[in-house]
Order: sequence, then C-alpha cells, then structure tokens
Amino acid sequence: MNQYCELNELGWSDWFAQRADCKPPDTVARVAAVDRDQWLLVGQDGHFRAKLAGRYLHHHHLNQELPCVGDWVCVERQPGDDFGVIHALLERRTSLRRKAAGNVMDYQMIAANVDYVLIVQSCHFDFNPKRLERYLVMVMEGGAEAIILLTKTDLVNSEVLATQLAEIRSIGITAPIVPLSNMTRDGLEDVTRLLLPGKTYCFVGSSGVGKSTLINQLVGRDRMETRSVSGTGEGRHTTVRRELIRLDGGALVIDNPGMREFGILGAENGIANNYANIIALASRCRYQDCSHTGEPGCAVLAAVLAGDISQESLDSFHKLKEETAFNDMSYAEKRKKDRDFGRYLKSAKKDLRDK
Ligand SMILES: Nc1nc2c(ncn2[C@@H]2O[C@H](COP(=O)(O)OP(=O)(O)OP(=O)(O)O)[C@@H](O)[C@H]2O)c(=O)[nH]1
Ligand SMILES: [Mg+2]
Ligand SMILES: [Zn+2]
Repeated sequence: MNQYCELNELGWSDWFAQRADCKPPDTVARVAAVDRDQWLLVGQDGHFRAKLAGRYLHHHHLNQELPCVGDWVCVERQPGDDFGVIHALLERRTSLRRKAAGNVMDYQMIAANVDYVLIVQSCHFDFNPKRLERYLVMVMEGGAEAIILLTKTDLVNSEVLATQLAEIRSIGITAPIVPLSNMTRDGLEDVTRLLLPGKTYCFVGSSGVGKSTLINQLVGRDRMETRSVSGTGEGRHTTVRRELIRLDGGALVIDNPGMREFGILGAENGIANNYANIIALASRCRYQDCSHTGEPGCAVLAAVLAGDISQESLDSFHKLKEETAFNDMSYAEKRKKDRDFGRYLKSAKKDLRDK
C-alpha cells in the first residue's frame, strides 16, 4: 500500500466521519490484518503495528467486539513507541460474520466495512448452489452486496458452465455472476471492471477455489500465498490470515482463508479471539474474583486442561492484565462488571430459547 494515503483512499467516507468520535492525540486508522495479539493498521502515514488498550479489552468480552480486518479504530501513537494503542472501535457500516461455536450470542468476524463480498466457487468439484445460498444470506445479513465468481472455467466445458449458471438462476439467486479462469485469464477483465477505487471487496469461498490466485492476478504479482496442486487443480488450504491490500486501481481487497462450513469456529482466530473467550469463560468461574491461577472451580483453567484454549494464550492474557489499567479497578467495580456480564449471558441465552 502506498506510504501516504488519504483516508478516503483507504475506504473512509462521510458515513464514518459523521459517527467517529476520535479526539486528538488519537487518530483514525484501518485494520489491515490481525496477527495474534497485534493489529496491523494503515492510516494516513502508512502501516504501523498496534495493541489493544487494556481498558478496551476489559470492557469488551465478545469476539465481535474486537477489531477485525476492515475495521476503523481510534489509535494513539506516541513518537518512539513501537506500538500504537487502540482505544476504540468505530461503528461498522457492514459486517461479515458467522456464529461462533460455544458462545450462543457471539459471532466470529470475518471482515468489517466491506462494500462487496465476492463469493468464490469453482465450477469444478466445488460447485454447490445450496452453499452459495448460505453465503448470500450471510452477506445480506451483514449489509454488504454480493457478487458470485465461478472460477476454473478452463476445467469444464461450456455446456456444464451454462447448466450451472441456469441452476443458480433457477433457485432465485439474482446476484451478478462472473465466470472466470485464472489459467486462461478468461473473465478477468470482467472482475477488474467490478473493482471501484476506495471500495472494499472481501473474497470468501472454500479452500482451493482460487481466491488468492485471482488476487495475485489483480495485483499483477504474487502478493498472496498459494500452493501448487494435484493434477485435478484442487488446492490445499493455504491462506492463513486475512489481509487488506490496495490494488493499483484503488480498490481495497481482503483475501480470506478457505472456509469450511458456517457456524464452525475455525482455528485461525488466534489469540485476539482467545482473550474474548477467556473473559467469557471467567464469568463461569466459581469465584467472581478468580485470578485463573489455581483456584478451585476455575472455568478458564478447566478449558486449558480440556485443550479448548492454549496455555500460551492464558499466559499472554495474564501478562496483559498485569500491564494494564485492569488492575486499577476496584474489587467492587470488577464484581459489578462480572455480574452485569453474567446477566447479559443469561438473558441472551433465554432470548435464544424463546425463539
Ligand atoms: N485450473 C485452474 N486452476 C486454478 C484456477 N484458479 C486457481 N487454480 C489453482 O488452484 C489452487 C488453489 O488456488 P488458491 O488461489 O491457493 O486457492 P484459495 O481459494 O486461495 O485457497 P485457500 O487459501 O486455501 O482458501 C492453486 O494451485 C491454483 O493454481 C483456475 O481458474 N483454473
Ligand atoms: Mg488463499
Ligand atoms: Zn478462573
């Protein structure tokens, strides 16, 4: 991405400006990637790394409350510091998310503030209109527009392709469909034409359908990792992180790891989401002021033993807690927070049961 960018070149718009409450010394920046407990941000001065303010982590318990790729945040950067400090997450215009496992009211964020979701399916092996429909529902629920890309047209004949297009239309799907081949480059100009400067595009779809290969073609060089394949052209899972990049034409694109089915919480979440899990689990510890270091009835340690969260993420959670304003809170404040959260959990579970 260019070193110096106007914010609107990064996807900023009046919509955000009207809602942002970001006072100096904080500035706004966009999340380009999330690596474990670090956020790679991009702002007017280019890329830089940031961490979440301890206070932020203490007040936000859910996966969906943590900044994800595409989000806008308020961040403070002091000269000489290695990391900026994220103080707030700006309201999301759209969100692409799916149900998180285990926690009834939480969602796993895929990306935020996406204008168009490019649902990628291969017409060879991967083609499945029912799955397409589920993706479309997810996109619509999140408020973005959907475009369907059918890849690997070089591997089927034109009748097969025509039948597939007809099948998609026959179940009432009206979203634009672009058939393409990354091998012959057929249809690539059609994709390029869809990509508008300052708009954000998120690529989703099963592993091996050619998302990263396509993005590399659009970038004009190997920016995304892909893996070589077997004779059938079906790939292995390769992309492991989401990343927002800016194409020369000005469009912002987000690659994604291949998704298995919805509702399954992937292992790709990293520590950022584990913090949220740990805090959520803590509400089930026997003692409300449990330190998760050996008290009886500790739900967090039980989860570590069960292998649901790693010792490593618990260690880094403890370290973070020590470093932060969390400890400045009075015992009473902490108890109240935990009670409120417990009540919230209960009512959310009840809402679901009543449905
Ligand atoms: N024949 C053919 N092969 C393709 C096409 N597009 C991609 N491939 C191959 O399919 C394999 C997988 O492509 P990727 O781009 O890594 O797939 P992906 O969707 O990014 O996969 P994940 O990162 O695992 O989600 C690679 O070996 C590509 O060379 C295509 O249009 N035709
Ligand atoms: Mg990939
Ligand atoms: Zn505990």
